[in-house]
Order: sequence, then structure tokens, then C-alpha cells
Amino acid sequence: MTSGPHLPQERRLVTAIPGPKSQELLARRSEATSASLGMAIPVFVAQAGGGVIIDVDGNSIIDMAAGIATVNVGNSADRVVANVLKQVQSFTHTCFTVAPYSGYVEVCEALNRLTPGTFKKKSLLVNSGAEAIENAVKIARAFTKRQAIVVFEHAYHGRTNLTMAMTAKNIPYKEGFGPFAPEVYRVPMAYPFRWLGDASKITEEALDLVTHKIEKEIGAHNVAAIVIEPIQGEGGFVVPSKGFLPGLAAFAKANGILFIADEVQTGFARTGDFFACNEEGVEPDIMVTAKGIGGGLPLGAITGRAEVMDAAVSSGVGGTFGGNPVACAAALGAIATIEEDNLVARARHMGTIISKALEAMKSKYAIVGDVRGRGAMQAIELVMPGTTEPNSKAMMDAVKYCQQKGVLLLTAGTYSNVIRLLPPLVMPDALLEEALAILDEAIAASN
Ligand code: PLZ
Repeated sequence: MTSGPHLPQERRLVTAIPGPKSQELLARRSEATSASLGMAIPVFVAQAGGGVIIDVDGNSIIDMAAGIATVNVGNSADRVVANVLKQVQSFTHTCFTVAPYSGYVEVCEALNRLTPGTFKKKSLLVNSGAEAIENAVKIARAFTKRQAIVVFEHAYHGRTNLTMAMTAKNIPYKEGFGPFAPEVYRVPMAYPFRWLGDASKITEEALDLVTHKIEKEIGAHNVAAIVIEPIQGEGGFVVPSKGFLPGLAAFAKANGILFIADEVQTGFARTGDFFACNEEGVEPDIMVTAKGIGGGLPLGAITGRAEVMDAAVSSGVGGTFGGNPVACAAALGAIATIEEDNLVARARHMGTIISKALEAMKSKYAIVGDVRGRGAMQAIELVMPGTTEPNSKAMMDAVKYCQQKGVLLLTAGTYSNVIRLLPPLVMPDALLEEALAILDEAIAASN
């Protein structure tokens, strides 16, 4: 069997989408699995690697999702596979807090080295993005001895009880799932396309609104942490206006508040920097990562100032599976791939191809209201022509059109009107260009 990265890098349709074998499995899926689970594309996967997913009917689909920005290094990347095989043959689990192993320490050393900030850092490993956010909040509260957590409009931080409270959008993430955790306060986001004030003063105005809320409504001295995605993911790839992140970080510092960057979706070369915070030189007190760190295996991490990371009581953090040895081996393979194959530069290169194509769509089609993002994390926001009114139907039609042509794309946005591009960073240029050409056709058809 050809391994993932060595699959033919081509779009090839041999049946309609979904084909007969996928249809059979879809029927079993609806019988056997919770109906509350979503599904972006109705095909079952047989193999994946580079920039393609091969389904059980033999269709080769261009993967513009990367498992939601997770397989940045591609599926079954060679170094990930080699490390995982070696690890599973040695041992699969001891629990790091029962009997430690070097892989966990090596991943933490790599995170401490790679995340922004030259100060002394330490890390903690967990199983997922949501669990990492939960731990970042626990640690921030233990360190500051304060309780309030400040989050933003359009934010997404996960599906556990605390992270649901921190997530902005009700349906589908929160509907029927309350009550939510207390002491979470939501403040405005500097969202350039939808700013209601003076567009030329957005950063200043947004920072004024945020600091006013923190000072007058919460009390800055009560705030443990400000938690923000440097580019919002599920919320629609909202890139805050320049200066907003450094302004927040400075305000946090001046008030003894920890600045926590949620880089779960933006991390590990995705945006054309190792981390999105690098762009404006922001050095978070705590950085939360997951997704791209593990090369497809479940892993999350909390990395921060040593004194902050040491603040919780002894044995106050942990978990059975956190930093599982196989996931750590995969992460070391993924990190080596990013560094040795210079995927940061690769993401930048892909970014120039993507923004050129998306800007061309914006100039041709009135439904494309906004193009935004960085590197291999970019999106278009679709609107009713000549307005900012969300156009959810166009988004759904365009994504469906692409699926039928063998291109997998994800949606996003508070208003369900954003198409986001998250290709694996190892996708060949020709395949990326082909996917973009099909998206262009799809937008033309929905315009
Ligand atoms: N923080 C910024 O993007 C996960 C959610 C997929 P977990 N986003 C994908 C879905 O529908 O559940 C995410 C994120 C940011 C936190 C998380 C949560 O990470 O690993 O899904 O828990």
C-alpha cells in the first residue's frame, strides 16, 4: 500500500460524491453514531496524504481542511509515522505522572524554545485544545488568585463546560447545554469588516471599549486572564486590526492580568509564522496549542512563563492520557518536519497563491465581501451584493459545488457565511491552484 505522503497528488473522481461504498457506510453511520455529530463531506476515508484524501470508492479529493488545521505536515507524514511505529513497539502508556518518559520532556523543551518570548518557560501536555484552554484558565487563576476571564465576540475555545462559556456562538455549540461556567466576560472584537465605528480608528475604539468594560464592569483587579485567538478560527478567520493584540497585551501587563493566546488553530506554521503571535511581536504569558502539534494524533499543550506554570499546587494538574507517549512521538515528528522542511516559508508561499486567487474573486464577484487571513489560513466572507448582510446560502451552495467536483472545503463564521481554506502545508502548488480555480467557479455559480 502506498503511504499517505506518496499517494498520487491529483484530483480524480471515479463516482459521484458520495459513491456507493460511502453511501453504504453513511447508512451504518446514521444507525450507529449520534445524530448530533456534524459532517463536512459525506465520503468515508480510505487513505490520505500530501494534499489529497482518497475515499473508499477510489475518489481522490483535494483536502482544503487538513482535519481542521491539524495535519499541517500532511497525513501520515514520514517522520510522524516512523516515530509512532517505534514508540508503539516500545510502550504505549505509563501515564507521565506515574512513570515519566523522555518524549514528553522533549515536546515541552521544543515548545519552550519555539513559542515567542525569551523568558524562562515551562509546559504541560494534555489531550485536546479544549482541555488545554481549561488548564490555562486553572493555572492563570492559581497564579493571579483572581477569577474573571475575559473573552471576545466571535471566539471559539472548545466544547467542554468552561470552554463553551468562553465560546461566543450559541448554535450549534451551546444550545441546550447550559448552565455555563461563571466569571467569563465577553468583550468586543476589533473585526475590521464589521466594525460599526470609525474604520480608520478601529484599534483605538476597540481597545477603548474593551478596557472600559474591564475597568468599569468587571474591575481590572478581578481579572485573571484575557484569552484571545490571534486570528479567530471558527468565528470566521477574523484578523484583528493591527495593534489590537499588542494593545491588549500591554493593558494586561499594566494590570497584572495574564495574556493568553489560543493558538490551537493558528499554531505550527499555519499562518506563515511559527505562531500567529509572531506577526506583531506579541509575547503571551501563556500560549495554548493543540491540533497541528501532533501531526494528527491527539495532543494539546500549555506553555507559559515558568513562574506562572509552577503556580498551581503540587499534583494540581495532570490526567491519565495527557502527553501520551505515542502522541509525543508524533509531535516530535511533526515539529521536526516543520523545522527541517521549512513549512513556515511554505505556508507563506501558499499564502501568496491563495490571496491572489481570493482577491481576484473579490474583484469579480459582488457576493465576496471580504478576503482575510494569513498564510495557509485564509477565508472569504460572503454577503448579499453591495451590503454586509451575511449570505449563508451562497456559502452552502459554493461548498456543495466544490464537493461535487472533489474539493473539500470548510465553513466558519458567527453568521455561517465564511468559506475557509486550511490546506495541509505539504500540498503541491498545482493542486492548490486547481482547488482555488474550482472555488472560483463555485462562487461564479452562486453569485
Ligand atoms: N481553540 C481556537 O479552533 C478547535 C472545532 C471543531 P479541541 N476548533 C475546531 C469542532 O467542531 O468541534 C479549537 C479551536 C480553538 C480551541 C479549540 C478546541 O480544540 O481539540 O477541538 O478541543
